Amino acid sequence: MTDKRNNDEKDQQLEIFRVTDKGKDMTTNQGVKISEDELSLTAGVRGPTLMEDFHFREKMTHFDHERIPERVVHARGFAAHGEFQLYENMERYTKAKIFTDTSRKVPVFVRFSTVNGSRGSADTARDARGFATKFYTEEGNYDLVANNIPVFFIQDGIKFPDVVHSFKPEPHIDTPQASTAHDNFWDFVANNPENAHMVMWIMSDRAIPRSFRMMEGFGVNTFRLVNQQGEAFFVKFHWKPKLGTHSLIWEESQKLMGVDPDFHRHDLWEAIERGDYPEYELGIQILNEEDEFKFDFDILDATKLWPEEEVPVKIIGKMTLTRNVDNFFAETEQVAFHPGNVVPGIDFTNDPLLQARLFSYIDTQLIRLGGPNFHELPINRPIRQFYNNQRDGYGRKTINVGRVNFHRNSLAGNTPSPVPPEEGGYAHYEEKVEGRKIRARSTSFTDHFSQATMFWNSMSDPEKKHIIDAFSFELGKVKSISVRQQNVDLFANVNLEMARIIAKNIGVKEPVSGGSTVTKSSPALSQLNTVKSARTRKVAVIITNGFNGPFVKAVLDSWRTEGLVPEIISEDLGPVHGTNGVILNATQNVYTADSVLYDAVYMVRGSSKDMEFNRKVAHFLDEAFRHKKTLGATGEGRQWLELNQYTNKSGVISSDNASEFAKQFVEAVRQHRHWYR
Ligand code: HDE
Repeated sequence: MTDKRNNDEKDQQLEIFRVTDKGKDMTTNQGVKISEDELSLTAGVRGPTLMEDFHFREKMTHFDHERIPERVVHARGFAAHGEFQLYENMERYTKAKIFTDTSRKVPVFVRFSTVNGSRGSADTARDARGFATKFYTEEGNYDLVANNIPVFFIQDGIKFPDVVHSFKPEPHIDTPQASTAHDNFWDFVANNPENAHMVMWIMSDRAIPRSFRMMEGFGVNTFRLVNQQGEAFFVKFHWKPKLGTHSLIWEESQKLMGVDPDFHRHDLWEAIERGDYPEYELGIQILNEEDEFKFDFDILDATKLWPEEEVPVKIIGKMTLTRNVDNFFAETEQVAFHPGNVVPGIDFTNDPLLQARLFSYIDTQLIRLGGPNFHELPINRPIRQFYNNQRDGYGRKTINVGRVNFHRNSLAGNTPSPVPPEEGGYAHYEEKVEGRKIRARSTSFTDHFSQATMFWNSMSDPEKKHIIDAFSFELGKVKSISVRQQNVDLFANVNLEMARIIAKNIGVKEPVSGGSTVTKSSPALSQLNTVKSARTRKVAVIITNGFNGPFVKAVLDSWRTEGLVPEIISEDLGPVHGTNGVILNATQNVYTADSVLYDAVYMVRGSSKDMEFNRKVAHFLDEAFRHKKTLGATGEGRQWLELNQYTNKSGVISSDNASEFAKQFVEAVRQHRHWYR
């Protein structure tokens, strides 16, 4: 267990609200000691319950009101505390202390989420992931409410209810849960071509991450940075995971939804408890104001990214997640993010999607958190005290002392008083705007396919195959032939060959026209070019009594120093005995473990008597092999590789030398998957 306390300013504030019930007398919410908690007050031992039983009424009433509405989107989430450390002073671009003061560690709270599914849905559904960070800065809260995909479905926020309605379960039957594989979504896609780029990402491996710890984050919208001199810059925000960006395979994702629907939250929780603190570097892409029109896309269009090769990502700091929450509801569920929570030096642009977001988040939180005082909830409170003339409302906790509750007063010397910008008061960037009131979009927003093709061009062969497979799965589930046809015709504009293969797979006419002349690619978009690391990867060690004790111990010790996480799987839970008195503790058996839960398998020894165990092991190895994972075997385990003809394939390791084997295995795990075997 890690030290649960960060002891930073935010943590000290949360400490005021923490309560430990253990070892305490039971009381009502009024603090009255309770003498009986299992029997209601009744008229006689077989009689009716009495109204005056205040304890029963209080307990039941509270229970009846325990639920709050789930988030309309991003309902299923998981969060952790941590800290942000700036590497370099960015005062050339912004006056925000969080980006200029390298001496302070800023407390953060990060919530990861899926978008589509309800609160109880499975973690590994094909979907974008939310990646929302609240920085508790000395100048107030700053929220970077990001996704793991750098673009979005739509250009104008007024269409958000439409796209969300289309991907949620169909309203007449309320299925499918947490899946876009249905007619409504694909009808929306076909008839709203602006989403072509985002849909390419959703069909790619990015939508089935291996871990929250192995995901990029993107602010998506274009924001502004403003420096002390009042100069402004356009900015896009990026999070880059130190472990690289890695994904599952679709079949694994599907199986995990049953084997461990909580796969991602378990992964994050366990990594933090082990002390393998997830790390992400913060990057910014900066554009000078005069470069606004330099690109072949509109920089305010959220369906476009700024290719990293054209606008480099400057790494400016690092976030480390160091502590799990104490209470899911109080923290993860009640946290309220808002892209409009900014501090001086960070500002907005006219990105029409961002403008709509600035309205929506507070609005939705008013109903979800029951009134205007959710900023007072412990997890949402800024670390600096707030002072203003806002008063009252449901759940008000602050006791404002004094009579004055209005601005321009003499009774309190006209305080609390506004602060001039030179002294830290927020002043909006004075962008010049003029124009007619009009419902129309600039023509610079009309190219919906070039970047979708660039994304396709940037993919490696296995990634391209996964995209085709995903389209074929999703559109294959669509019942309307017309909707299927419309989609292949639409995506023919991205890549004709891709659309033809999909058309064949889903039984509609191959498109004849379309195709793209775009040859551009962005290598940064392929996950084959990401950081590779074996650290924190989980290895299934399949082993039974009688194994070569010193050999296996040497292998496992060496892996642990490399940061691998081996888990012992045997016939029964408990001790497994090897030669030379080596004992390992099996925490899993073939009933509880499944190959999709691991990154790699080490086959040490099957069973001499339990044939069912061996059959399950064979299946375990077969799946791991098909899912392109690293397989290793030593001693008697090697015959399992030979039997199934796995030997001499890439990512299959066996050796009689323990340190050689351990080394080669780590190198193979580092590759994440062996796509070309
Ligand atoms: Fe959100 N979004 N969004 N969104 N969003 C919400 O706010 C909305 C968009 C994102 O862990 C809601 O408190 C509109 C892009 C995250 O609590 C809601 C539009 C990006 C989270 C809302 C967008 C996001 C939300 C639902 C288009 C990536 C979860 C509950 C104009 C940059 C935060 C809530 C958490 C949540 C509105 C588009 C990220 C309804 C109107 C683009 C990570 O207010």
